[in-house]
Amino acid sequence: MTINRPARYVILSLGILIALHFLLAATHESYNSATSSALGGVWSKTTTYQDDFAVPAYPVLDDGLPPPRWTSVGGTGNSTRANATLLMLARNSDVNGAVQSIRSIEDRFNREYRYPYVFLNEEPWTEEFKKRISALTHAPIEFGVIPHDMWYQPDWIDEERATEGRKKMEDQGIIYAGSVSYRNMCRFNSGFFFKHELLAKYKWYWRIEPDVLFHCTLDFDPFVYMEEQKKVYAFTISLFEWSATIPTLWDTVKDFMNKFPESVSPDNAMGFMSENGGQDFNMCHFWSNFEIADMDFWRGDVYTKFFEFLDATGGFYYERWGDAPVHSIAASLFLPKSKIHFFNEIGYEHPPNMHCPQDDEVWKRGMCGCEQAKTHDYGPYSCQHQWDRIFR
Ligand SMILES: Nc1nc2c(ncn2[C@@H]2O[C@H](COP(=O)(O)OP(=O)(O)OP(=O)(O)O)[C@@H](O)[C@H]2O)c(=O)[nH]1
Ligand SMILES: *[C@@H]1O[C@H](CO)[C@@H](O)[C@H](O)[C@H]1NC(C)=O
Ligand SMILES: *[C@@H]1O[C@H](CO)[C@@H](O)[C@H](O)[C@H]1NC(C)=O
Ligand SMILES: [Mg+2]
Repeated sequence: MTINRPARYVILSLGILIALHFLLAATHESYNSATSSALGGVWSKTTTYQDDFAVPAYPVLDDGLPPPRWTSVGGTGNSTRANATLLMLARNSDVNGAVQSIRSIEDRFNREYRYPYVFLNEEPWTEEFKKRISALTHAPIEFGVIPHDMWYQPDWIDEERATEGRKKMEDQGIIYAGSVSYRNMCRFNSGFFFKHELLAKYKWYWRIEPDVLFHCTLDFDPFVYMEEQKKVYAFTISLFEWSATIPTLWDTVKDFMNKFPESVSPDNAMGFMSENGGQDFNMCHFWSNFEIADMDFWRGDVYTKFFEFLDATGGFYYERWGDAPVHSIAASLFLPKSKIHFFNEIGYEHPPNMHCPQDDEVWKRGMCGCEQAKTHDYGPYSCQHQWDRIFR
């Protein structure tokens, strides 16, 4: 076959153009995102990213697999990105653990989605911390400082009584018994983080702590799932609280329910938390170092009133009330149980506990790296049975 000279030039220059496109696409992200939609995804194998909220929630994964299980309401495959952030509270000294956690969530989820991060600390962030974290992601990051009044022990707390409470707990050998900063943290996570100015612009958050691991790749966007399924609060691990840390919490909750019975949802999850219809707390709660939830629930009237009621007793300081039981009790009582979600697909480890999907199909699809036999789910300290039973 002979090709005339002009045609040869056309083919040659087309070839150069194609080669140039791939070279630029491989080396320049902005070039790639500017052109790959115009090129219709035929040549470009890479995922495109955009920063505004009006983009499909699902990255175009050109891997020949079926679309994610939950695509959108009605299964059209089109959805919008959630109004969401990945949130970490940490100290500067937590930097290595924070790096581990961000590497893990980027690897298993956020590299594809680029949800923005918010980091909060009651002290100014060091340049070192900001540098080490910023190196790990292309997502936007904000480093915020917590206002004094959201963090520190309020003046109206009786310090003598608080000291006495801490001593008593230390004698019982309870972890963090003597720590005031741990109490500040629990109170902040219970009643204040969602009021921080950097979080005001978001509805959803995924709480991430230093030193955690995500063990499975997510082939769906859990925020969009929450939104579409009308969920409010999601967990991966449930367990028993150490009762000595919350001696009077349940009585205070019962006082609240008596005073504001209209706050309690008719179809609540009390059966998860009590063996006798609410008389006693069985200590079951969601482990709040992992949470995906709707901050508008915490910002709402019922939770605001609830937190203020609890806080006024001083229990965060006289005892050692954790944000885990506080959040769990509120979600379980003030929401219909259908609005609380167990994220089986999210393999998650906060030592010493791990959730690893038991179902082989889920485990394989998530390319999970965790050992299924070590999952917390139905182990001796788990409350998964108490969770399951309320749906039977
Ligand atoms: N800025 C700041 N963050 C804190 C402080 N104490 C705890 N945190 C953070 O609050 C979260 C919970 O604290 P942890 O020390 O992990 O408490 P925990 O999960 O109950 O216990 P561990 O088993 O030790 O992880 C983590 O994100 C910590 O980085 C503090 O004094 N200042
Ligand atoms: C979904 O998005 C695709 C590509 O953006 C579009 O062609 C299709 O019409 C959309 N479907 C619906 C139901 O909106
Ligand atoms: C995101 O959610 C917050 C809180 O509900 C809201 O104030 C804000 O307007 C939302 N932003 C967008 C873009 O919808
Ligand atoms: Mg922790």
